[in-house]
Formats: sequence, structure tokens, C-alpha cells
Amino acid sequence: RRPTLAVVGATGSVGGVLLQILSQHADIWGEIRLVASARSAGRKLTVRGEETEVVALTESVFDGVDVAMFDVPDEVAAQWAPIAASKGAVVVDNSAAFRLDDDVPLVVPEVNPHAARVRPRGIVANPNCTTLSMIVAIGALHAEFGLRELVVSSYQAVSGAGRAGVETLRAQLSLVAGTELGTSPGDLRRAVGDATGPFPEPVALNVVPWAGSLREDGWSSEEMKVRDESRKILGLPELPVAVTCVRVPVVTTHSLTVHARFQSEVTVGRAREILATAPGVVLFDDPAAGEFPTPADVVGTDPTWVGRVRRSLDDPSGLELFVCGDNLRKGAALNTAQIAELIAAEFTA
Ligand code: 2RA
Repeated sequence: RRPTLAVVGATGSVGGVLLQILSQHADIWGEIRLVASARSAGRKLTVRGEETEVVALTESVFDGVDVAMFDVPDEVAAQWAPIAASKGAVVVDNSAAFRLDDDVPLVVPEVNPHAARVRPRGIVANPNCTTLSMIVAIGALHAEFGLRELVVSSYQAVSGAGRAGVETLRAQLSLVAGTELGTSPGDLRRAVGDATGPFPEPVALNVVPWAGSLREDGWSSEEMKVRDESRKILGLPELPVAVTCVRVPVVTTHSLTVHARFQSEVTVGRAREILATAPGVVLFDDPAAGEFPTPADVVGTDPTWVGRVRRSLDDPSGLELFVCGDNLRKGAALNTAQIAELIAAEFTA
């Protein structure tokens, strides 16, 4: 039997990518129900080539639903995912509401697919986009070398902050194009004024060392997510992880520099073999030919791209990497769809 799917949050930016992916992947679903807030109900969206009307989020939309993908704010997921699960749907949730709960698996199909089978609350969580933009490559190296420590800096695209993030960057870019702004202290800030949108500082012609909200001792919520989620996905609850999250003027695709330390000595040759053959990873690493991943080339693609693979100069058990992943595809919609497809296979098995 082909399972029935609900897409909750179908009108959002990740929802839009989800509908594209559902139209591109093998068509394993029976009915697909598109669900959003009452404000968006009645809109028509195309999925699998068919115009489908968006319905408002109510309890009854989950009647007969086997799998429900959620891409909604944390508080909406916290309220509605348990309702969907109580009606018998398996929920694949892309919010932070359940990710760290012990009885909710946090799944990346290339790394820990088995975890999706144990879901006592009927909820499977999808990681944050920054974690997802690197974890497939890290998981492949961990499986071979045994990870001991991670030190990570992110270069995060504005679409991680939703449509408002993209609109803010575009508006700021049109303000600064053709000017000499960015050449004296404070000139950019004066030109942008209060129009910083979801960011604490101007993001055009700038880098902003902040993503998310303030947590204890100066850490950001985004930095804590990368640490906590990486530990949970890799099954390494004590892994030392140091993260600095930075927003850059890129529309879509998060990048990260990674220093990874392993149990014993590593070689670049073996690391490259692993990365070149790991499912979901592309090794693109020939600096002599000017080849390394950048967001401009990676955006719109599915894999995790890795370049600049070097052995740490002062530690033969360490590797340095530059990693890029489309934050709306693998970072959100694609991983959600992959988890949902794993669960759908249980219905058709
Ligand atoms: C960001 N990772 O890029 C966040 C969104 N979940 O802001």
C-alpha cells in the first residue's frame, strides 16, 4: 500500500523545496496533503505536477495520514506533532522542539538510519541545517578513524534565517551596490540603519559572528545545536565540540571549516578515499586547479561537498576540511524527505 503523506508548513521556504524534492524523487506516496496555517489555506501549490490546495492545520487533517513531515516553528511543532502522532502518523519534524529528547531519534540516513526504527513517541527529528551541512562527511570519517574531537566554524547563508533573512540581504545589497560603503568605521551601519532584519548587524559586505539566540556563558543557540546534535547523531555523548557560528552574505548553502581529531594517525590519502566513496559526499579538492567547493557552485545540489583536505600540521591524528552543503536541501528538506522515505519503506515492505 502506498502511504499517505502530510506536509505541514508546505508554504514556507523549506516547504517549497520539499515539494520540489517530492516531485523529483521516485513517487512512493499515495495521497499528499499540503497543510499550513489558516492564513495560507486555500492557496494552490504544485506537487508531482498536480495543483493541490493547501488546507488549514486542524486535528482532522491527520485522519488516515501515515507519515507527516513538519517544517514549522518550534512552538507549533511542540503543540501539533504529538497530535499527529496520536492519530497514528509517524512525524518527521524539522524543528528544534524534540531533537534532544531521549525518546526521539535524531536521524541522518547516511549516518544512523537504524535510529529511525525506534520512535516511542511516533516522532523522528531532523537535525539543524548547520549540523546537517557537515555531518555526513564527518560520519563517514568517524566510521573509519573514530572521532575524538571537533572544532568547527560556520559560514552560514542568510536563508537559514528564512525568507526574512533573504529579503534583508537583498534589500541591503541594493542599498550598498555602487557605493563606497564598507570603507570607514560605521558607514555600513549608518546606511542600513534599523533594517538589519533577523540579524544583529548589517550582513551585506560584512560577516556577523552570531546565529540564533543567546545561551549561557556567551554561546549561541546555534553553536549549542551543532555540539549537542553532532554528539547525539554520532553516538558520542562526551565528544569535545567547539563551535563558532558566523553569518555571511550568501543566499543559500552553509559552509564550515572543520578540525577533526581522531583516535590514531590518519593519512590524507585514506581520508580522500573515504570521502570520495561515501554516499552523499562529493570530494572536490584540487587546489592546484582552483578546485574546492563554494556556495555558489553547491547551491541547489544534494550532497555534502568537501575540499581543502589536509592533515593537521601539528597533529598526525587531525584533519582540516572545508565543507559546503545546501542548507535548504540536505540541511532541511532533503534529509526530512530521506527520513520519510525510510519510514515509508516499512509500509510497503
Ligand atoms: C540558521 N541553522 O542558519 C539556522 C536555521 N535553522 O539560522
